[in-house]
Amino acid sequence: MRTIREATFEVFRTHGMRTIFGNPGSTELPMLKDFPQDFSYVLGLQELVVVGMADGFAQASGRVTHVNLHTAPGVGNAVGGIGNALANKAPLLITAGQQVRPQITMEANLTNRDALLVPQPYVKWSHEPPRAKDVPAAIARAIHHASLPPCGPAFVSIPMDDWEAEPDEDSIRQALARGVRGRALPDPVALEDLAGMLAEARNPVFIAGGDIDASGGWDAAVALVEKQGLPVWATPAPGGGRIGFPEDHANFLGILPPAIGPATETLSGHDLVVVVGSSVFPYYPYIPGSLLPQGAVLVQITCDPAEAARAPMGTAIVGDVTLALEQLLELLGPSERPGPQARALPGEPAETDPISGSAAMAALAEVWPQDGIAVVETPSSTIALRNRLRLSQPGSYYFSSSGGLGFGIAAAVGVQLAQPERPVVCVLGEGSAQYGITVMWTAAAYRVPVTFLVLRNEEYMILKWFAGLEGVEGAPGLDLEGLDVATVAEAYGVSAQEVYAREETAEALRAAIAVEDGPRLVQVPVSSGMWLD
Ligand SMILES: Cc1ncc(C[n+]2csc(CCOP(=O)(O)OP(=O)(O)O)c2C)c(N)n1
Repeated sequence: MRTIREATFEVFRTHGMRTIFGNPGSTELPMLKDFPQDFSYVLGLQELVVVGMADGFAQASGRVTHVNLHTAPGVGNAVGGIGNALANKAPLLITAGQQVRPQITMEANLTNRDALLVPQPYVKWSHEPPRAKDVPAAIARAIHHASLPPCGPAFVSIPMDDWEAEPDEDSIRQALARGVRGRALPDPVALEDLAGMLAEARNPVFIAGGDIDASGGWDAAVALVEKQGLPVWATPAPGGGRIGFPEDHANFLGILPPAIGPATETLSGHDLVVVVGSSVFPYYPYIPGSLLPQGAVLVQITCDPAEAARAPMGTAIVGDVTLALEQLLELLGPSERPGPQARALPGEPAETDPISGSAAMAALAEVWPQDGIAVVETPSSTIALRNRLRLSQPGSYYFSSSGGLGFGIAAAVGVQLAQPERPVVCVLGEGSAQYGITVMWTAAAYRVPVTFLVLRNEEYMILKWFAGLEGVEGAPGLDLEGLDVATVAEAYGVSAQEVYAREETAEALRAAIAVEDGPRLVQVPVSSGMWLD
C-alpha cells in the first residue's frame, strides 16, 4: 500500500511539476523524505526569494509551480511574494507544513494558527484538508485553482503526520485522471460588436497588456494591429508585468503614463480605446483628470473577471486574450488607415561621470542578445530600459505587476531555470537588490547563469521623485550610502565586478552574458536622476 506522500508525488508527476522551490523546516521534512530522483529541489534561503524564484519559473514555463514553505513563519515571510505572484497571475501551488494533527488543538510549538488566513487575501484558494486521506485531492484541487484563468497562487497547509497515512485509492485514481481546461472563448456577439466598432472608428488605438504575452498572443496582436493600422501603447508600468507587443514595431508609440490625467491626455484624439490583456489601468500615482478623452469609448479584453468588474470606465469582454485577438482578426478586413507616425527614439545619452541610468541602459542595449530576457527591478531606470532595449520577442520581460520589491532578483533565477537556452539579464537598483539578496547563494550553488546588472546611485531615487510629486520635504530613510552589492554577491559565491564608463560597462556585460556555467554580477555607479529616455 502506498503512502499519502507517494500518492501526492504521483499527482505532481501527472501535472509535470517536478521542480520544487522551498525552504524547509522540521514540519516539511516528512514530505521531503526519500525525495524521488526524478524531482529536483531548489533551495532558497528566505521565503520571499523562494516564492519569487517560483513566480519567475511559473511565468516563464507557463506551468503550475510548487513552492514548499515552513508553517506560520515561513508563509508569513512569503506573503509579500505571494501578493506579487497574484498580481503577476503566476500559477503557484504553495504547500506548507503544519503541526501533527494531535497537537494542533493544543497549539503546540510550530502550529500554524489560523493557517488558512496567513496567505489571505493573496491566494485564490486556501485550505487545510479535514483528513489525511484528502491531501492528494486537495493538492490536485489547488493545482486546478492555480492554473485556471486568471492564474495565481493557491495554498494548502498539510499536517506533518499526514504523509505516512494511507490514501483512498479510488479518490487518487480519479484525481490523477482529471483534467481542467480553462481557456475560454469570449462571447462571440461581444467580439462581433467590437469588430463593428473597430471598422467604424475614426481613430482607434490599441493598448497592449502583459496577458497577451502570457496567453501566447504576440502574433495575433501584431497581425491585428497591422491589418487595422492601429497605433499601440503599452499598458502603464508598473502594472504591465510583461510586454505584450514588440517595442521595436513601427506602430509602437511607447508606454502609457501611469496616472489618470496624463494617460487621458496621451489618448486624446482617439475615439475608440481597445485594451487587451491588462487592467484598466494600473494607475499610480493619483493625478486626477477625465478617465477618457471627450467622446472616446473604451473596450477591454481580459481573462480576469475581477479586472473587468473593477474597471472605472468602458465595456469589458472576459475570456482568453489570444482567442479574442484571433477571432477579431477573422472578423475584420484590412483597413485603409495609415499607421501612426514613427515615435522619436532616444538619442545618445550625455557623457557624465558617473554615467547616467540612460547611459547604462544604452550600454546594455549595445550588447543585448536577440533572444535575451530582461527581469527588471530598477525603478528610476525602467523607462530608459524599455526605450533603449525595445524588446521584440515574446517572453522577454518580467516585472513585478504589484510593484512589490524582491520579485526581480529572485524571479530572474526562476526564469533562467525555466528557459535555460535564453540568456537572462536581471537589472536591479541597489536598493531593490536587498529584498532578495540571499538568492545570490542559490544562483551560485545551482550555477544558474543569470547576469545581474546593479545600478548603484546610493539612494532610493524613485522615492525622492515621489516626494517631489507629493510635496513631501524632509523625509528620512531615502539614502543608501556605501551599499556595495558586488562585495555582498562575492560573499555568496557570485563573481562580481564594479565598472564605471559606458564602454567598460558594455564590455563587462558582454562577457558576463556569454558565461554559461554560473551567475555574474556587474555593478555600475550611476548619477542621481529619473531616467526616462
Ligand atoms: C517590498 C517593498 N518595500 C518597499 C517598497 C517601496 N519602494 C519602492 S521603490 C523603492 C526604492 C528602490 O530603490 P532602488 O532599487 O535603489 O532604485 P532607484 O529608485 O534608486 O532607482 C522602495 C523602497 C516597495 N515597492 N516594495
